[in-house]
Order: sequence, then structure tokens, then C-alpha cells
Amino acid sequence: MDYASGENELKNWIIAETGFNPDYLGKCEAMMALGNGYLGLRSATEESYVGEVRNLFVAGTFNRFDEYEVTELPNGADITRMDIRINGKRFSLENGKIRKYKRMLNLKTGELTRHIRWVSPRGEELEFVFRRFVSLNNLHCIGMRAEITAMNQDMEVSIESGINGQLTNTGVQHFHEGEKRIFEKKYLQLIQTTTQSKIDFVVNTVHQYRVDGKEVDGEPKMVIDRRKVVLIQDIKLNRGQKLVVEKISNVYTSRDKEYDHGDYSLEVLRKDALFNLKSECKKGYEGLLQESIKKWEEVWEKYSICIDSLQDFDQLAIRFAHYHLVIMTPAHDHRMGIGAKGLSGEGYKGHSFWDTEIYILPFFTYTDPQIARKLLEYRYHTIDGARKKAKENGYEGAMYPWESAWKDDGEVTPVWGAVDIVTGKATKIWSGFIEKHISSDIAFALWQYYMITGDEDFMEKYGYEMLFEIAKFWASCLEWSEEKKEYHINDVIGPDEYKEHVNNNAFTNYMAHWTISKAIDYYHVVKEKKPEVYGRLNVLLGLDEAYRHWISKVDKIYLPQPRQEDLVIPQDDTYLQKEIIDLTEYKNQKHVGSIFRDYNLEQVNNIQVSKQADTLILFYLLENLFTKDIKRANWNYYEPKTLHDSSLSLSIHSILACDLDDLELAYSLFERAARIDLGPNMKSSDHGIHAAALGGIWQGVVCGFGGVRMLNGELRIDPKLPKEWSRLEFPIEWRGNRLHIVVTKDKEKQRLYITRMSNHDNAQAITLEVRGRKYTFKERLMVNL
Ligand code: IFM
Repeated sequence: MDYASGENELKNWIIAETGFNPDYLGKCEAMMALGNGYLGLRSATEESYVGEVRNLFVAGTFNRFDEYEVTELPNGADITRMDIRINGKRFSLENGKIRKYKRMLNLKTGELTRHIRWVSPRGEELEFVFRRFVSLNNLHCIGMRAEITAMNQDMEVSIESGINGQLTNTGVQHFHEGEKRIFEKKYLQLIQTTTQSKIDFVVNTVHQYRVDGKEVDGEPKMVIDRRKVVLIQDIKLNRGQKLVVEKISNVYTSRDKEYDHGDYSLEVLRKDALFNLKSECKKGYEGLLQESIKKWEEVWEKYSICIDSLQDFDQLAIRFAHYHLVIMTPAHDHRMGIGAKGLSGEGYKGHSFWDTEIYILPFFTYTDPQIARKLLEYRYHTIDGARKKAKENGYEGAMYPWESAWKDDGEVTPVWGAVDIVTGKATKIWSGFIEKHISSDIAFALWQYYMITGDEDFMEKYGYEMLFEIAKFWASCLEWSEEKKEYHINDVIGPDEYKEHVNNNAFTNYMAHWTISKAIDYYHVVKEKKPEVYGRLNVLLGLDEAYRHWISKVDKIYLPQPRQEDLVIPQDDTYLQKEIIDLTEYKNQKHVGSIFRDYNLEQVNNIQVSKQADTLILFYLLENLFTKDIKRANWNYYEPKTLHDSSLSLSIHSILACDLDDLELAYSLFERAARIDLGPNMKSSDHGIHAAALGGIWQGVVCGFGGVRMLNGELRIDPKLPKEWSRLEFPIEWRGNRLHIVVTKDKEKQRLYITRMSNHDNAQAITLEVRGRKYTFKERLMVNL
């Protein structure tokens, strides 16, 4: 991979692959995925290779194959494959000689290009330029273009291309056969319906073939096959001639909110889709691309972060994170969440985890609150599933699913996972049963959103209800210990998934306590200030009674305290008594999860080893509760035992290292976090990019080095630049005000400049804390740090 090939205005905007290696197809397929939050298109090459994974996802279109599997995001029909034959032989980079090869994703424009010069085994030499994009302007539209130049002789070129619905999700076919049509000998259409959720997918495509600018004569051969409709166009190219194929496609589904209603008709959907294709294709590839680029310009205008660093990579990494955060997020529809792999691969089946609330949401809350609100509304729409889960498990209120899919699906975590190396059986995944902390993660995220935006409307319509229901859930989970005279939370998995069935996981207990405490506070607020909300929720949730439970229990919840001798907070009741082994080999591992070559999960459970940040995340989310000494002591205890086997770990550690003033360490952890997808491991992204890690990169920059926090409802900005950075510039929104933050560093002297971008006459002054001092300003503030 090459991250330095962008020059001038494209400096630090280009992710490039400079050589072709069929063993590592997954890396670029995922990292260079295209999308717009509605569509996700994995970037498999036009020509086909063994091991490729072609994915086209439409957000929210979940389907359940059968009762033995959980619902997943189905892999829609492929429109990217083009079989190119030169004098009857298939073009493949595995044969012949590659003279030139470069594939580039331009993060600024969202366009993917591939330049190849290739000599076939029989000596035909050709130049190829492949380009494609998924439109950010028209969410349904995908543009592709292939230029093929005959370099050294005349040749017959044949292009086989169309819509191929023969794909599966690793073997699972989610669609009925469907209907195939070719209109006017050129508009191809495939209509397929998912087997269980009965969602109609309409995929259309049209090609245009030109040689040296002139439309090609001769009709293509039309082929309809099982789940497939394609055209084969034969073209004669004289030496030096260039063939340009433009392929414009679109995808619509009956789940699209415009069609998901009682009067839905497939006839209307397919007509609309075809009409849209016919009118869009008139703009041509270039016209459509330009429209999409305009939208990308708006994105960069809004989100842009500038880092002056000795390492150009840092700037590229934050742009890479922004790019993927945009293309993975269904900003168009509040009925959908973000998958742990975005829309870039089949990993985690398109399901949403706490990754959204704790890792990704802060980015949206601070820079695009409207999108943050939609993502929280998605959780509101899933609340009935959460209530159902609570009831089924003998609890009250809302117990949010560990993994979430469509709003009515409830818990969708699979029950069986990877091999247990001791028994040879599949390992049971307990998260769906007992990884309960997700409920308070959601409560925390909605409160954070409320504090940062001041969005009362959200709270009244959704937020209070969610918060109260989650608090009810926690109150019903508490188990009284007669011996200790306190409430415990037993049999859980905390964030550290290497510890199952533990009692009193510190993170879980503190966050449950936090949730109930907040519910108590807001019970008073709504009762006193929002009688309508209070009245409604009291009837719906039995608020008064719930409040009595909260009050009677909250102060008796056991919150693991720092040990006297070393200030270490026990991660759970048994962690600190477990065996300590030499973890050096696993700490220095090249690939995550290497401990499972030697131990099974049951054995790992009995060792003081952690997969990811657990107790330490508390110091980030609830930072005011703990002193620096406690934070440092726990860092020193837990970090050496943490393998960072989850992509959710390094970014949080980097932020905490900033808080502990160890900027060198923070920077090195940030660099590692930024390389989870971008790094040299060519297999790490095979199942899709790591969505939470990308949100973590943003938080590492803004909340770590940028020092931005919302603490007890107030803004604090305490920047600390690493020695490699001389300037950091980023935007945040605070209570409806857009703030432009600049941190500069000159010979260790740091300055903070804040400019309010949205100024209106009666704008309220903004108060914030910097380095322990309060400042109030209206337009501009400068602080010597
Ligand atoms: O949510 C995470 C979890 O914390 C660790 N395993 C992977 C999940 C999805 O990213």
C-alpha cells in the first residue's frame, strides 16, 4: 500500500495499491469500499479472481435465512464484474505481464481508479483505466467506466457485463430467483425478493460503448440465466484505438422509506427505478461523478480536520476515517444503525453494537448532530425489541440487544463462533445473553448528545423514555447480597470479552449506577418542568414506582473501589485472583487473537489477560469520578495485560495516555490505532473495515490530542499536541454553535484559538474550561496553554 502518492491538492487524500497480489484481495476491497450510507459497494476488481468477495449492501435490508441463523444484511446482486476477453481469452492479471499497475481511492472525491498496462501471454498489449463511484448525490446510483486501449496490434475485445444475483453471503442465498428483463435491448433489470423479510430489490443497469468517441455499432448478445442478466458486446479495436465502456446502475428496495408503506407496489418501484436510471444515464459518468463530488465538497467543508504533522500519514488517517464514517452511516434513514464493518464486508452480518454509541456517535454528535439524532432514534425504534429481551430474561424495562439489526428483530447475536482449540467444537458466544453494558452505553450516548446539543425535542420524544426504561432494566438486574449488604450485578460480560460470567464487572456496575442516578435526576426534571412528558411516561412506564425502586437501590449498588495498597480497581470479583502468565509473546503478536493458538476461551477466562480496554474506559466516560493517581495505577496494572485484540482498544488507550500526559505513548498508540485498517497487515480488513476504530481515530484526534470533553454538561477543551504535531484544526458544534478550534505549537508554546462560526446578534456567550480555568466568550477566544 502507498499512502504518499497524492500530490499538490491531492496530498494526503490518496490511498493507493501499487502492485497486484491475488492473495490480498480483501484488503483493498474493504479499505477502498465505496458508498453513501444507503449503498455499500465493496471494491472487488472488474475481472474476477479466486478469493474475491463481491458485496453490494443496502442499509437496513436484513433477512433471516432460516431459524438456525440470525438475520443478516444480504449481499445484493453484483454489477461490478466485467469479463473482458481479448481475442477470445479472458483478461486476468494472474496471466501475462503487468507493466504498470496502480489502484487509487481518492478520499476527496470518492472515486476509485485503476490504471494498468498489461501484456497478455500471447503478446497483445493493452492499457486499462477503470473508474467507479457510488454517488453521494443520488443515493441509488453507481457509475463505472472502463477505458481499454489496444497498444500494439489490432484485436477483438469482448465485454460481458450485467447484473449477477448468483452471489451469496458466504454460501447463504438470501434471495428468491426473481425476475429478469432487458428493456429496449439495453436496460437490464433484475428484481429479487429476500426469502424471509420479503424485501424487493430492483437493480437496473445500462451500458454505453464508444470507440474513439464514436458509439459502437452492432447489438450486444443478450443473456438471461439463473439469477443473472448480462450483455456481451464484441468490438474490434485497431491498434491505438480506445474503447470506453460506461456502465450506470441503480438499486432501489421496498425498504426505502419512500416505498415502505401500506400502498407499496412493486410495479411502481420498478418503474421509478428504471425511470431514474434512464434520466440519470443521460448525464454520463462524468456528469454524475461531478454531482457526487459536489456533495463530497460539502462533507469536507463540514468535517475537515487539518493536522500539521511530521508524519503526513496522520492527516491521511483522519481523512480515511472521515471518508468511511460518511459512507457507512445511513444518514438518510433513522430506522437503521451502523454495522460494525459499516457496509464494507460481511463481517458481523451488518449488525450494530455499542461500537456506534461509544466509538462513532461522538463524531456525529460533535460535528453533525442531526445525524447523531437519527442514529439515536434508531435505538428508540428498537426499544420494543429491548423490552422483549428484558421480559424474556426476567427483567423489566429495556435490555438492549448486544447485536441489533432491523428494528423489530430484537437480539441477533449468533450463538456459536470460532473453534475451541481444546474441544474442537464451536465456541459459544455469550455476549447476546449477558453482555449487558450496551444498555447503559446507549443511555450515556443519548445524554452526551443532549448535553452537547441541548436538543429538548429529542429528549421529550425519545430520550427520557429510553433513559427511564434502561434504568428500570438495571434496577431489575440488581441482586441483593445479604452478606455484603449491597446490590451486585452478577453473571455478565464487560467490555473485556475474555472474561465471561463474571460478577460485578466494574464498568458494568459504574455505568448501571450512572444510568439510575441520571434517571433519578431527570425524573425530577420532567416531573417539575415537563408535566406532559411526565404524565405520559408515568402511564407508559410506571415512572413513580420505578423512581421509588431507583431511590431505594441506587446508593447500595456495589461500585468496586481502588484497592488500598495499589489503587487498582478490580475489573470484576475474580480478575485479580486469576493466574498471571507471561504475555510477552501475545503482546508482540503480528496478528490479533494469537493467544487462541495456545488456549481456549475457558482457559483465557482464568488468566489475567484482557482483550480490550475495560475498567480504563470508565476513566474516559466518567472521568471526573477518578483521580489521576487512580487512573495511572490502573493503567499500569491493566494495560500490560491487555492484548488490544479488539479494534476498540487502542484508541481509548491513546486518549487516556493523553489524559495521563504521556504524549509520546499517546501518539504511538494513536499511530497503531490508525493502522488497524491502513496498516501493513494485509488480512486484517478481509471481513470489512473496523467502524469503531475509525470513530476512535476521530476521538483520538479531537478528544485525545484536541482535549475536547463534555464534563457534567460543560465544555472543556484541554489540548495537548504530541511532539510530531505543530498545529491541529478542527470543528465542533456546541449547543447549536459551530466552533472552529485551532491549536498551535511553537517551541513547546501552545496556543488555543476558538472562533464561533455561526454568529447571530442575540447569541449567548459560550463558557468553557481550559486548563482548569473558566473562560467566557462570544466570538473569539485565545488562550496561551
Ligand atoms: O463491539 C465489539 C466488541 O467490543 C469486541 N468484539 C467486536 C465487537 C464488534 O466490533
